[in-house]
Amino acid sequence: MAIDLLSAFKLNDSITLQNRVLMAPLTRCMADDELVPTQAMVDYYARRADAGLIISEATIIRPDAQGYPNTPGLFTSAQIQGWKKVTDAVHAKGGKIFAQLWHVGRVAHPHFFGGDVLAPSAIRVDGTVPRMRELTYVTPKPVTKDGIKGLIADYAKAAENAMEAGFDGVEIHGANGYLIDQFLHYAANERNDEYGQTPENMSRFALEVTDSIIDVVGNERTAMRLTPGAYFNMSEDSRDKAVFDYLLPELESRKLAYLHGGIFDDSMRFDSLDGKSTSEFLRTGYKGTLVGVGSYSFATANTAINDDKFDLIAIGRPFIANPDYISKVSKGEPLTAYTDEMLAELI
Ligand code: FNR
Ligand code: 8K6
Repeated sequence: MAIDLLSAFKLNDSITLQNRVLMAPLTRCMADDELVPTQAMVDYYARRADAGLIISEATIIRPDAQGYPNTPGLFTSAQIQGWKKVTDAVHAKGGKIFAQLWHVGRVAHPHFFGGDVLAPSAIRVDGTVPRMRELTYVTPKPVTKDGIKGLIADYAKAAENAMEAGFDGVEIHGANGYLIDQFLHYAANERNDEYGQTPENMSRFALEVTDSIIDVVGNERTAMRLTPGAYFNMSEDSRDKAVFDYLLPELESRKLAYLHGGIFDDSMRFDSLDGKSTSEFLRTGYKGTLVGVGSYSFATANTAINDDKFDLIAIGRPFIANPDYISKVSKGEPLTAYTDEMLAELI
């Protein structure tokens, strides 16, 4: 029998989603100057509460995690209270929301916090900060082993704060060339300690972060986003696949809420992944619930899910353009097309 994307999906014993259409995490750079969510953000998320699950915009775990202006945090009590208003508003309308926990690693800029930029290795990313093109990326400082312990503790603390803020769970941002992904790719990781050189070592940080978060919120409320094929803030290396071949079964054994690809266009194929796309590669290596994403329409997602390419779909840009995305697709009404100009305002 055909799967209906708009009917409920049981993630696990703790969480049932009202449908299979997730709102992808979308950075909007609209928090206030203390990185606290605003009332406009409360209203923006509440308008999308009929998604199967909202994944919040990436939310920084501590000050040196920041690489873009006005991205929200989850490390002060004001930030926790600000997010509480968001989660209350989403819950009041029957929705569910996970917090995406973020550290940008070498894509951070001292402009935002006035300290060292930390990363696995001292390898600078080319380019400048989006929306603040006058800021050129700096060479990061390789994080020490004590520093790694501190990062893991701060991820766990942010997960605890997310629970206090009323989130239904957390998605670890292990994608798109940010800190966790930097450990997972040879182009950013040249460490010669137990966090580098081999697939097992390069996966260690991602797994230690995952385990520390599971300890706090439980496996059923913990999810992961990964970018196995380098495409953003990262370059491809033929050795990368072996890292993910090791990592995926390790994650599968932890029985997470779901695994989510991090990609803008899932038709992109990667030489480093034997010519596979992101969802194809993840589906091969991971048997748990998989979220597909990347330039899908409702119709193409419907086909992909019914062809068993993945289980749930995350929709990004169309959700920016259409707060009423779910209502429109359920009635077969036309969607408003996304344009980059829409990023200026939270509708
Ligand atoms: C993103 N994306 C993104 N990904 C992520 O993991 N955390 C984030 O905070 C953001 N922020 C973000 C902002 C904006 C403006 C865009 C357009 C994208 C990526 C996003 O979650 C998704 O993977 C892509 O947008 C592809 O999906 P669509 O838009 O083709 O449905
Ligand atoms: C304004 C700050 C937003 C930061 C969040 C990251 C998303 C940025 C959106 C632009 C992404 C460009 C993606 C590049 C895809 C390359 C595909 C080959």
